[in-house]
Amino acid sequence: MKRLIIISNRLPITVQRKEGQLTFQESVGGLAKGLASFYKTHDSFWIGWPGVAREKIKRTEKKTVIETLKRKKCYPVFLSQRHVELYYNGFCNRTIWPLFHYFTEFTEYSDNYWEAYKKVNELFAKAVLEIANEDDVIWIHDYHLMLLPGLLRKRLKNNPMGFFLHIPFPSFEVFRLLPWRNEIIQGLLGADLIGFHTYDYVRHFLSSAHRIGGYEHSYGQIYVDTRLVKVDAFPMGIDFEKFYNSSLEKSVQREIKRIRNKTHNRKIVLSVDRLDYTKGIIRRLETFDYFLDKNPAYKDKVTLILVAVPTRTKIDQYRVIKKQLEELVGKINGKHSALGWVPIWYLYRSLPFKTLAALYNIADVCLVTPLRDGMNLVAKEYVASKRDGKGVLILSEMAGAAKELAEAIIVNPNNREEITEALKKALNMKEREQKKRTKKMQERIRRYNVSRWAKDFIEKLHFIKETQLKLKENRLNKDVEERMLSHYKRSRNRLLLLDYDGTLVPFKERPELARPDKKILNLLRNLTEDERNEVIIVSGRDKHTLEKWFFRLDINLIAEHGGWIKPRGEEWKTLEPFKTDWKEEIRKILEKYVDSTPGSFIEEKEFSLAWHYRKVDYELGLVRARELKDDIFHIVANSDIEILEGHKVIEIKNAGINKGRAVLNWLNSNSWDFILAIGDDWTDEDIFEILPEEAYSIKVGWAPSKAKYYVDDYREIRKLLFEMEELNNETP
Ligand code: ADQ
Repeated sequence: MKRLIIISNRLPITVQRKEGQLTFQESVGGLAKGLASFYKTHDSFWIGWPGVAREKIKRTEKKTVIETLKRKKCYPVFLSQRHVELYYNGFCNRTIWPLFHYFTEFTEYSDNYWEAYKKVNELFAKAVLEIANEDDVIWIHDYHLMLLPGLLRKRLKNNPMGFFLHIPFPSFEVFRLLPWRNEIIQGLLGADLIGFHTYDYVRHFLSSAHRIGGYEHSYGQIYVDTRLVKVDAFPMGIDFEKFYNSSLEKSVQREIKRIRNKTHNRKIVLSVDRLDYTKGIIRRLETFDYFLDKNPAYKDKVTLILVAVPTRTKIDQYRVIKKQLEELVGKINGKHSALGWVPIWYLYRSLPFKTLAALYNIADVCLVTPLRDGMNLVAKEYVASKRDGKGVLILSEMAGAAKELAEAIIVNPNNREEITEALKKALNMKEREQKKRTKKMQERIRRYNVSRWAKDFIEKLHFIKETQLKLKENRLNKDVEERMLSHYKRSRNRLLLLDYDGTLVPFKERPELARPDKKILNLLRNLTEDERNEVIIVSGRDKHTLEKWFFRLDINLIAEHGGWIKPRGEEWKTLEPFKTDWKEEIRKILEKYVDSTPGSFIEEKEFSLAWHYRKVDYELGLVRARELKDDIFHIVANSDIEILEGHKVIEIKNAGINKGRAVLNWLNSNSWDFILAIGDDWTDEDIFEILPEEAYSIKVGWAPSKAKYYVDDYREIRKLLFEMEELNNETP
């Protein structure tokens, strides 16, 4: 296996200065903990900031730091105090973090922060380039390094490069607020694979990439120039066995006993988070207060253990929330405490694993109610720790984890009544029910654990890389082109099958603007005038339009995807009489869609009806097209009517009509010694499919195709045809 280079803002090892001495400790936080077990067991290297400002390390110590980290397979990026302030506390945690969690009121837009962010991403790029080899696999993590893929791509052209975002990707309406949105999108698109926790975030990203950068996607695949980029969801998992087996450890058992001695037989509700405003801790406490007000019977029967890990303490909002929290805990405890019972135990610290695991083990209920959370690993860790299956998870629908943990009691974190009810339900849930739910969730978390998650991501990355290479191999290159042209030159009987829109002219939003220009008309004329050539325009357009555009040329025309055929010098004809009595019913449906989809329109042809949505808002168009297909599908089922999906068009036509069938006669009518077919959408696949082995077929644009070669766009086709035209002039 190739070497894996993981890059994240923080290394899994944090360097600190304590009482004058440098110490090396494992880092806290979802990413560091989650990936640590994976990277230790692989041939990998981790690049990141060791957590201490450059100024705090003496020159003489720097070497020791590097050496010590190297033994732990880490490579440090040293950041100055100023960078930490402007990049980390600034752009990362005062701009991106609040914005991506929908806290727009906390978001600060500062050019200084942005400049520092760019600079630090460059420092990371420099560090990667110092150690990366040509075939290393590169995996970049999180919102601190969103420019890094773009920066690295300029230098590492071929390395497989993945990016994973651990926080939500917000909807376009929120993302667009960022003044540097375009740079962020471009930066991310340097990666070959971009991963998110949930499909919602994938959708949001694709929508922003389209609206901001104009990138269209097909099933999560985007073409960035000539490079294929995949965007997909990979819900991050945890080290399941570690939590599942925790209750078997002696140290954990001792902790359980110690805590039990203090909580007696009371029910335990657990709350564990970094002390972050996104986690909804204040609202959670207010709700607990409300719960006790409304349900006094639970007083003295329930204890809330509230664990908050100190985090980002240099940032105002975090200081404020800490103060608010402490005041609130004091207020609630003052209000409800009784002799021998305090409703809330508040711990403001990072806990060793044995204590955290003990708390997960004994908690009857885990209350996880973030206002927004990319995934939330605490929820998964709690469920995993329940070896006996007893315990209830209450989980916010705003956490990515809610998509996988459907057996939890899912709540809206802003809904006090709902959470109060959920608490009651959880505290009274029958053991059998608890076990049933927990086991279901455990099955899922066990299967898709953190190693599977990482493996899955890396495998997908390799797959994309392979697909890119395959595509490259099929690209029409100089050699093939020369071979094709020399074959053309030698041949005496040539058949040229040319699609029109997107192949000879660019695909236009307004179809009427795609009429042939002088250059293309001259080109076609010269090609058709050579008596060795038989040229056919094979289009989906109606016959009147083709007639109007090409009537001066001695050319063969196929209209309506094969519904109408006009051999040169002859009149239009059909291959067989096709029925059209289905059109009325279908037209009515299409009209409904035109009414509810601004920008869409119907094109009526003799044997087909087409609903175009090229002018429609991108996402609405995709949704409506899917709905329309579903609607029509059940009407046309078991009939000889067919739904055809072209480039931004849904066409309904007789099943017997297709471009392949229409050109079949020509194919068989002569012993051609040169055949070339070119097309850009999947209606052209019917031609590619029936061509003899020795024929040349070219797909315009990248997508899976039966064509032998592909080119990027119509300009390359024109160039090729011009070269053929030149050859006509050369030879007598
Ligand atoms: P976080 O916001 O840090 O992660 P989370 O996913 O819950 O949130 O991870 C927290 C981690 O810290 C857990 O592994 C937990 O065990 C640990 N932890 C919490 N409290 C602790 C304590 N008191 N002592 C010791 N350890 C403690 C970010 C995103 C999340 C996303 C993760 C991973 O914000 O949405 O799930 O990355 O992608």
